[in-house]
Amino acid sequence: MNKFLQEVLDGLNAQPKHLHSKYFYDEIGDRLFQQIMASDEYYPTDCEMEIFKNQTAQLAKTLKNGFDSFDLVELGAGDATKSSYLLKQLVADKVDFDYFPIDISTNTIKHLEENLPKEIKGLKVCGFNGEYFEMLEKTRQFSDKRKVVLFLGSNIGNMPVADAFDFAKTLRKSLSKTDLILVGIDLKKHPRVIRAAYNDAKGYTKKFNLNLLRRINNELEADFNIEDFEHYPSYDPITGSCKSYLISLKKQTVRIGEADFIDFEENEPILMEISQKYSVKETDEMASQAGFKPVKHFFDDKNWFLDAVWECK
Ligand code: AVI
Repeated sequence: MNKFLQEVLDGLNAQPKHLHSKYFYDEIGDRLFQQIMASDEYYPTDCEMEIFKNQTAQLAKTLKNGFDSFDLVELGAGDATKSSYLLKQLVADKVDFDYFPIDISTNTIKHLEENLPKEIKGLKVCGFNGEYFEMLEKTRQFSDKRKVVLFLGSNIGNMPVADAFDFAKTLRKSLSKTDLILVGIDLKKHPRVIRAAYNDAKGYTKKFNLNLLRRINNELEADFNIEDFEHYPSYDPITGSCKSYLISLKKQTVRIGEADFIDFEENEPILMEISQKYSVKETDEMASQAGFKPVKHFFDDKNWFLDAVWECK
């Protein structure tokens, strides 16, 4: 059985029902995510972009940390819009470094390898296509230089808190003493701002969530009636847990493939995504528990987003 089908069935047969947000990103999902990022309400991208635009020299100096050369590894590089500010600065500073973007998408890696060196003269790009930790290990076999790892965009927020702590621990174990990481984390703030970011007026986030049901219909031969599910975003300002659900609007049975049937009660939720928000203190705790030492905090002007630099202890 393919992994997508297996995970969908496991999630929908579980109690409470859930689906994995990593499956949001098919071609339509990618486009909707671009529209979300460009929406008035979704602030994290703009905040992190502001940090990379306005504090580039300071970022470059902190990551260099007195060393002459290193490899800059980016986990989930995407289109590298934010990191390209840093790349330009490092090239202008004549730092001896290569850029190793890691991404699950072959197209993304191909695009970066072809276009970035044209855009940034003198930049050497060597992409790695696959899972983060496997590829990180490959970069270490490929080059024994010190590693500076970027993990931007609050992607860490899409893991439940316990998984994020485990992820940080695994990351620490894959690194050596002089390595550094720069991790982008969305911070706790007024709940109204967070709720709006996951409930934009133009309905891109709603479509983004419902698109996964459409994807399951198309790729797994299911018969979800999209109109029978409603997007419901929630935010708990105490735990910092921002969750998106799809609510079944009636009692119904959905077929997946030829032989699997999922029963829904009226008003039964499917948990679609977690976008965890942290306090600065909580991120420092995550760093320490994982074996890192938080050495520098970069904030945007509103203090809504944090790019934290963690040294290996
Ligand atoms: C990719 N990730 C950090 C986004 C977030 O904010 O959790 C995905 C997203 N989901 C809805 N809007 C944006």
